[in-house]
Amino acid sequence: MSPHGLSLPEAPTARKIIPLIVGGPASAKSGACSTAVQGGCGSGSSAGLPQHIRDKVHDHPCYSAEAHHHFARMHVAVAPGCNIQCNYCNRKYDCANESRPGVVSEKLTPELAAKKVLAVAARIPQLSVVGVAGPGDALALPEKTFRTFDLIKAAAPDIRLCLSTNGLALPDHVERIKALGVDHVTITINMIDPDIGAQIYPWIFFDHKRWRGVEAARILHERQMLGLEMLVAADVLVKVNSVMIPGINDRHLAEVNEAVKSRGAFLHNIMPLISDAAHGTHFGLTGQRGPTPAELKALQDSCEGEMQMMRHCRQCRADAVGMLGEDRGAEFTSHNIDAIAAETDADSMMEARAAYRSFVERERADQSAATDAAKATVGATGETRLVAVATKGSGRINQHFGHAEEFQVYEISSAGAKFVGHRKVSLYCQGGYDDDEALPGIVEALAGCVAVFVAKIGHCPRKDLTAAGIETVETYAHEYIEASLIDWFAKSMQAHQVNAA
Ligand code: CLF
Ligand code: SF4
Repeated sequence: MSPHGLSLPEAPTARKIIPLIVGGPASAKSGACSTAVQGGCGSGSSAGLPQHIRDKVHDHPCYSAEAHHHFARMHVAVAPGCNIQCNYCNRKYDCANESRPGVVSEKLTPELAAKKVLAVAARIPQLSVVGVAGPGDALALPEKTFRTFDLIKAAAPDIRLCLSTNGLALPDHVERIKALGVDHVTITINMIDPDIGAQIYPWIFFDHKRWRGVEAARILHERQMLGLEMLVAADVLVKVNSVMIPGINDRHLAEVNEAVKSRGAFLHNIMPLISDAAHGTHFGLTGQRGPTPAELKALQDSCEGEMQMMRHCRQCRADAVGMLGEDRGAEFTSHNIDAIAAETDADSMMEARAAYRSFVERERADQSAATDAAKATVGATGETRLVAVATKGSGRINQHFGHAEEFQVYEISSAGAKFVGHRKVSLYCQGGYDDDEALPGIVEALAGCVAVFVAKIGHCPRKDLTAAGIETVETYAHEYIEASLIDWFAKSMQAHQVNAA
């Protein structure tokens, strides 16, 4: 425990990463500038970015893949109205087990939202950012959103403010966004061609009038581009979210990427369409499919160049609370936030967050040194390996196979270990017993991975994974993810060379 009573992850007792030379001296390795190659933030470390940008993304779990191992976000559902209709959205649908944008269990007033932020901050010192991301559009009825930000800023000034919008009303509010100190804005941009837009948006409401078809999409497109340019000019960091809809905009998203990159967007997050008839959305009811993980990765790879690509998005609910990939929203309801907030001393909570951040700084420096040391052991090779990792956070391999509800997927090469996505799975361990029926689905979800790194795994799943050609690796339990994967890769390459000789 830390002096402030926080539960902090334990450092490993002894480093297991052992330098190993494969294929030549370190000076000959191709991974010397891997951080820059991997993308400075959305997909890797923030090294190489200008200092003022690094400061903005350093503890934002969405804008920095590295930060998402350590910091939590919460959304406050204060924006129920929307000014457009997307064919993938049905905000009437509300299921606590559902995880997708536009869905909430409880809508909040700005006053309740500010109390909830204090309550969450009291229980989750990892909290670094509060966002308004619906359940409608944050700027369709902007006063609620801005009043909420005002109250949070006064109550917890060290917490970042974040906003997500479809962009239609954005140009009217850039000045206010800037004045409030909202440093991060997400615009969902699915097209730059109105003919394609007409297949995604049946209507918009703009300038006191409902617009339909291509004309509606044209207005939306123009407002999105204008809003993006205005935010960039105001020095606000912009992330663009795009929903990948096979057969509609999948080929077009490369053009969207070019368009937003040329206008100064910082990060592009291409997300898969979530489509299920049970959700009652147009796309769900008409059988529109979402992309496969391989299709998504191929598109993300093709767009990765000078622009950062986000690959760790979890498509959060509009009232999500906690680390990305977990949702602790059910712990904080309008019935108990008053009580939690009342017993909270805002100043000591701010101190607790500061103590947690100092701890994370030390961890990140140690992790970075371990990664560099491991990289120095890998020689030049054109080989790559896709592997899966069970983690509870903190950048460590610290979860039992049976407790994982998702696996993080990394691509390892001589350039390093790059986070490329996550695969959701059904829980194998159900408390007192193992759910063997879940195993085939888990094995299927890990398709393409040659190894899975876990803190521990039982005999049965190990046997099934081995039969499917997936190696199970427990050797690096509780070690840092990236350094461990690189070390394992170096050893695999060495074994490969020995076998080939
Ligand atoms: Fe929320 Fe969005 Fe801010 Fe993050 S989410 S408003 S930028 S604090 Fe993050 Fe969630 Fe993906 Fe959004 S994982 S859905 S990208
Ligand atoms: Fe739903 Fe958001 Fe689209 Fe509005 S902008 S229809 S809330 S997904």
